[in-house]
Amino acid sequence: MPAAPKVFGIILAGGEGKRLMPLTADRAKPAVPFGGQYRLIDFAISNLINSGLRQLVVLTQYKSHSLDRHISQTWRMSPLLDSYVASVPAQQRLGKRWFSGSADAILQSLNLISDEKPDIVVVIGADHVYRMDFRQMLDAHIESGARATVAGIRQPISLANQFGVIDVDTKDPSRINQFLEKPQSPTGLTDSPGEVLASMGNYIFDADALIEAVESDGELATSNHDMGGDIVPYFVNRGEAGVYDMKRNDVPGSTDRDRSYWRDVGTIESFFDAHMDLISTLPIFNLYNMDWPIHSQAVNSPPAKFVRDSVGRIGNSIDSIVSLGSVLSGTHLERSVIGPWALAGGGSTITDSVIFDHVRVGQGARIHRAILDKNVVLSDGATVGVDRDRDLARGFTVTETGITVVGKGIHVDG
Ligand code: ADQ
Repeated sequence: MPAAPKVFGIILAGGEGKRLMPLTADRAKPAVPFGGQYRLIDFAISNLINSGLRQLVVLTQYKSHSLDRHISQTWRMSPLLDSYVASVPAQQRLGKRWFSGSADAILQSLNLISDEKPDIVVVIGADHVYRMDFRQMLDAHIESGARATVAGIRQPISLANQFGVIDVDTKDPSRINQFLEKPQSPTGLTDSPGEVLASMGNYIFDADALIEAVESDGELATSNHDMGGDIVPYFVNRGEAGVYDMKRNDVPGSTDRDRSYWRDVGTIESFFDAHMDLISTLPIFNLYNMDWPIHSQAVNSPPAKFVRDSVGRIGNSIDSIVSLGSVLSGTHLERSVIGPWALAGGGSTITDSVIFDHVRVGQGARIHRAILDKNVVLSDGATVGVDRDRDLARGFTVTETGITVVGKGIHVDG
């Protein structure tokens, strides 16, 4: 490995995100708005950019239009400096088929790697909220001599069936002894039986090793062509897989509270909970760490405004984030995240909720424990999240814990 290896980044952004429906009815999961002014993919790209990577491709497939637009509008970089974040759609480069899995997405995009000739390839997912300094993982990868390194983080054992579970070699803690993708009966960690070491879906490969692995996987008729299910086990079986424990990652400006924060926001419940993590006084995830900024599209709009309504009623806002361009008139707002260009009328109440951009809330309307997608309109006096049966009868999604989700552009009458 050269003293200053050339590193290329691949962001996998082609998954459907079925469990986030209806928020993914019309957009790829990495393009789902998050935290008011961000899209989910901004966390992955910001982490790579802040780690000094400058040649990044985003592999897209499913409903990629708004994702493409967001990447081209937000992440323009200078070709003169050989810096780019390029969105690359599925192109049927290897016959008449779309990507059949995340490893096939890489196999069909090997031309991007051969164009750049990197020494190392970083491959990460696009749907997690976290901060991570990939330079530290790169150093660990090079030091260990592994050909593939998987980032791991402790998660409750009850969630093990959603993740790849890593069993670390007892003799060499930098190596993976066994890797089980989404196991039904996992074994807990020796020092903490209620937890497993979960794969974060972030990998570092020696470039030649990754090429070999996806090419040989492509020839296997029995493979699902999945990074977690097939490629990681390929390296583990050859004794070439290393593990990087996220607890070693120390991001500049992080606090003891948010140092190892990582949320897979794959479900409505976890998406909602991750928003609630942003808004407490001492947030579990601190958006205001400017030593490791999370970048997003610059919204060209006026500041948020809080005013009385037309008959002089006064509102109040606490434990909330309100994005640019929003106007709240005599609104009671509590424990909520409001996206850009939202309008809320006099006497309206918004509590424990996530509101996307361009939502209009009529006078006296009431929203509780709800997620309202872009362009939703509540007429005067309308309610969402107050009466579960009524929400279901109106065709809204209501989760087991009672979070109501109203899809894009729906008009809700009183
Ligand atoms: P999952 O998230 O279930 O588990 P997957 O659905 O393959 O795996 O998604 C991983 C990433 O690849 C996502 O960013 C997704 O958008 C993208 N992706 C999926 N299919 C794709 C395709 N056909 N083309 C391009 N991109 C695609 C994975 C690992 C687990 C690990 C969890 C962590 O398999 O081992 O624990 O991530 O969340």
